[in-house]
Amino acid sequence: MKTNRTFTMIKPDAVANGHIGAILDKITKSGFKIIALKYTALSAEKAGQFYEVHKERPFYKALVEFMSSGPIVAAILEKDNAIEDFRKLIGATDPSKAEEGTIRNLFAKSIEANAVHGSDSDENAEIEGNFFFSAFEKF
Ligand code: YYY
Ligand code: MG
Repeated sequence: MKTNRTFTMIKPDAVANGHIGAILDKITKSGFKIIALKYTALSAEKAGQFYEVHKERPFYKALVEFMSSGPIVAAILEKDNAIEDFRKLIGATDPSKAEEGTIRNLFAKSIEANAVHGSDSDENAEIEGNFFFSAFEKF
């Protein structure tokens, strides 16, 4: 398993607000290489599957609705220490607690509509990347 990769989504709020370019620019300027990239959308069923670990949480239903409310951008990123460095770059889940200059601090409005996803482990990065991309789509 690759330990230098992470998976991200630019969520429906950030896409709708026109932040795709600025977010990708920030990601690549922070030293992440794009391995795979896709403009797509999640059905409610697919969003439910993606966030299955949160199934029992009170916010699950709203999260699934939000994540299937519009197009997203999915990407696999590569960098040394990718998981930790990317979590640092996006900032806290709640944008009001995200450090200044982080992607969520700059582009997110609420804890639900928080602009970006970032994998929390090598294992989940692999699973989440494979959820969106086949072997022929990774470079
Ligand atoms: O990994 P991260 O996205 O920072 O947070 P998680 O705890 O994994 O939650 C996933 C997703 O769920 C979060 O990005 C927004 C949403 N959410 C929510 O709407 N309300 C919460 N109290 C916690 C999380
Ligand atoms: Mg998470």
